[in-house]
Amino acid sequence: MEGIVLRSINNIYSVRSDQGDVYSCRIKGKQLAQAKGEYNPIVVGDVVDFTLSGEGSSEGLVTFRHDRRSEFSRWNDKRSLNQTICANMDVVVCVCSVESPPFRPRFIDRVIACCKSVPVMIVLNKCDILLTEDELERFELYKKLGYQTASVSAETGENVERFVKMLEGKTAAFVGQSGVGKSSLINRILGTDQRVGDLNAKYNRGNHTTNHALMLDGPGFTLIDTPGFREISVPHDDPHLVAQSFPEFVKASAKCAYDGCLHVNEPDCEVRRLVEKGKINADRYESYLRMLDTMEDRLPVWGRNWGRKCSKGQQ
Ligand SMILES: Nc1nc2c(ncn2[C@@H]2O[C@H](COP(=O)(O)OP(=O)(O)OP(=O)(O)O)[C@@H](O)[C@H]2O)c(=O)[nH]1
Ligand SMILES: [Mg+2]
Ligand SMILES: [Zn+2]
Repeated sequence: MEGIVLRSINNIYSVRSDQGDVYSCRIKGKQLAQAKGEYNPIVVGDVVDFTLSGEGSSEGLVTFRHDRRSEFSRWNDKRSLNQTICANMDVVVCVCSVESPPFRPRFIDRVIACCKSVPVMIVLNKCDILLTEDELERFELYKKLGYQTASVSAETGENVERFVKMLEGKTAAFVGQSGVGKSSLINRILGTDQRVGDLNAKYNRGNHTTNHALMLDGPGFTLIDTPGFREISVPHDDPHLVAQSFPEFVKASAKCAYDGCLHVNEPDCEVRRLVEKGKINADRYESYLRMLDTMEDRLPVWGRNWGRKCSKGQQ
């Protein structure tokens, strides 16, 4: 049978068959052939083949994971492996908040870089509180760069209906820092009663309330709630993929002297020129360089040959 993974907790997967029945499944054997060297073999949104443990049983064994058409993954520092959070969604909704936790645009830039083959929508929650003018400008930049954006409040319901219209017909994964209000927003949209967190008063941030990803059906769309992070690092080892997640860099790079220019220290670089002229946002550029820094930190010193650290090392 074929099915879609709705939830995964402690290596037990809730899989919904084409007929709409939900089975509790484990993986057959120790590993899936398709998932060697990955942090987690199966994630919410995966399409899998499974067999029933017995006739009429509500339990089964997953035998095969189908190819994914999109993914959201991050680097898991503890295990030094890429960790996929969810798969096969049509859009990633990067939820950020005005306060508690504060608005962190560089976190958003990282979320965008963690998306593979899927568009990103940027949703500012807690709009019942105001951003500073500088923050607002940085948020509005995303719209200018071509991203769909929305400014909503899960608490008051402001703009939520308009936002939901943007999700019609789609499977949307909500990702973002802990405490930004992903579960609160989903509760507001679906009328569900998922646990939402108290804020950690000492640190003014979320407390990791949601501890596993979960797929929930709405009227004409599907939502995936995911556990929030405090920090996020990009999953790839290819810096060019990071550069590709900055549309303004991609556009400018046609005029860089070097093919495959990483816009760090190459001569005659259009991106750096535009940053100096103020035509590319300097904070976005710094955000990009920091992503390269964290990727370089994972490499042995002799393997660093493209970022800031490498150029410092040569001086
Ligand atoms: N002022 C205000 N507070 C909100 C809003 N939405 C959520 N909150 C509060 O933010 C806190 C965290 O909300 P959650 O929904 O648990 O956040 P989350 O993103 O799901 O957090 P994790 O599950 O840890 O990733 C709760 O105390 C909510 O009451 C909002 O629109 N305005
Ligand atoms: Mg949550
Ligand atoms: Zn360049």
